[in-house]
Amino acid sequence: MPDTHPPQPHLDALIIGAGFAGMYQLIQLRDRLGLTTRLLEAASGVGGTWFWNRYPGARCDSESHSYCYGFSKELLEEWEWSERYPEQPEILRYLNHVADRFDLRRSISFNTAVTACAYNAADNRWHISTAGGQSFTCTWLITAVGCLSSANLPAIPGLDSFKGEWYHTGQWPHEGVDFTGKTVAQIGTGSTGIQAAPVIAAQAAHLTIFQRTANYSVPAHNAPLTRDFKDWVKHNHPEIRAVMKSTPNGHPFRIAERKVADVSPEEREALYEEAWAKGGLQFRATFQDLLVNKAANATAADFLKRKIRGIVKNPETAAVLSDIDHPYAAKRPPIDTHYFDTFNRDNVALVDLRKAPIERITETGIKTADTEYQADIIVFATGFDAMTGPLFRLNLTGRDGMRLQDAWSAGPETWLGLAVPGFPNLFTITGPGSPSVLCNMPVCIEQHVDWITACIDHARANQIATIETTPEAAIAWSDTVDAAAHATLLPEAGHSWYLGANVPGKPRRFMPYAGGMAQYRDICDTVVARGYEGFVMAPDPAHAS
Ligand code: NA7
Repeated sequence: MPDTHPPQPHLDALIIGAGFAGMYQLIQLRDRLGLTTRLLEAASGVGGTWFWNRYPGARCDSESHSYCYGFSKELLEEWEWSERYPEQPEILRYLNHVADRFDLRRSISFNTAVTACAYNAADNRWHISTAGGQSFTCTWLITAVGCLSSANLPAIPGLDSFKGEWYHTGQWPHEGVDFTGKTVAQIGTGSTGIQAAPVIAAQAAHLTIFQRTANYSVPAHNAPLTRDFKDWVKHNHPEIRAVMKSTPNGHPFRIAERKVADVSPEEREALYEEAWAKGGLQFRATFQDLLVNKAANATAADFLKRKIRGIVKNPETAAVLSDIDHPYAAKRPPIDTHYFDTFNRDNVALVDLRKAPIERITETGIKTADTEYQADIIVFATGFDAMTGPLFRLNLTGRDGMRLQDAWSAGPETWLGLAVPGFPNLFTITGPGSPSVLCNMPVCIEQHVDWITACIDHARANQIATIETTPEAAIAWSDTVDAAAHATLLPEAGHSWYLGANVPGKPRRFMPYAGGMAQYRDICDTVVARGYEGFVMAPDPAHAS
């Protein structure tokens, strides 16, 4: 039999994932450092999250003028977004434009799912295997697999017996789903479910929404961008970028300096009304203590619950929707387009799973503890095995055959979210312990990629063969991540995916770094200034004196 997969030449660097992170990493390593670099991507195109999440209403919650790369002045100036919040097809167009503009496709292998990555100390190389039977070796391995790319399909008994169609929002068919005339069941009311429900309801004959945990949501007030705004963006990139760099979440707006207690109840109400009218994630920025002071947060929570009760006409439905058990923004706060109004439609019903949980899926629908609901289509808007899930799928093994799953059996341990002890020359863009999901993603990604690129450049300039973080550094960083989370109200939402609580059996550990992007950037810079503190760098024996 001829060998259909001849061995590939050894690579300086191999990147996994062609989303925002992998594409920029490719530009930096291939074009800036001149490394032999290949990018492996499971999908048939670029886009990462935006390749897979094609569900109805899929849209980014970051404002479009900030949800893009900042590294290229020309790219910033030539691209024009059409709406305040970019819709999935437009983001995908943007990322395809980037791939073409920087001639990235020639270095990307599409339809190439990585099945294993093993570090071999004998040759100090990573050995990569793919589902198609290819193998690669590289010196530097960079994962750019995203934080929310491993779909969480709950193990509800009976799904196999369901005679209708079912879809997970994160693996949506490219040809779309026609809901016309269909009875639809949607499980999940996180950011995704809240975006999808109004769009599905407008098309389907009937939509039943199964809610386990009630959620806050603030209107996005999405709209086409005016010519004036587009021109303002075009001429003010440096100023906009400076704001994004200075704020904890990397968004293009500052957090107010006032605290809730600084203003009278009447002023507070007026400020919340103003923020509600403005819409979007900026609501969180109305006061600086909303995420750290329970009493302050309660005023926002109370305002938002009153809004729900004001919008939703059926008092029973309104009561279930506004019975929210966690502080505002302790879980990722959704923003929406007519989500709560959707419950005023005749063809929409809400099921409270707290009262009667789902027991099983039947041939014709969903059976809860007290009722059976018919459905032609079930939509699982049930989220992701966040942050660790995408890394575990790569079957990474480090020194002495240590599996990442075993190294992290009690929860992820990283240095800065970028490196893992026992896994030399591996960098994890937006890994657990990074600010990532608490930040406007491209801002965080660009910082990580720049940092990794500089680190690899440093290694090459100094004949360093192996860069590896230490268990002590990782333990210390876990403590820092933990302390940063506990300085906020974020851990109060005990069921959030930030804690891994949405996946049965997953260890509970607050995964993202909540100290803010600006502070994180300073920490990373200090690590470099101190000679890559927390890393052990071993010389290349060929150059050792
Ligand atoms: P999320 O935010 O994890 O939301 C998932 C939703 O699905 C949430 O309402 C869950 O309820 C619900 N869910 C999950 N499993 C079940 C089961 N077994 N039964 C009933 N309901 C269930 O995911 P999204 O996709 O909405 O958003 C992910 C991120 O993408 C978002 O935060 C943004 O950063 C972008 P629960 O709250 O766990 O009770």
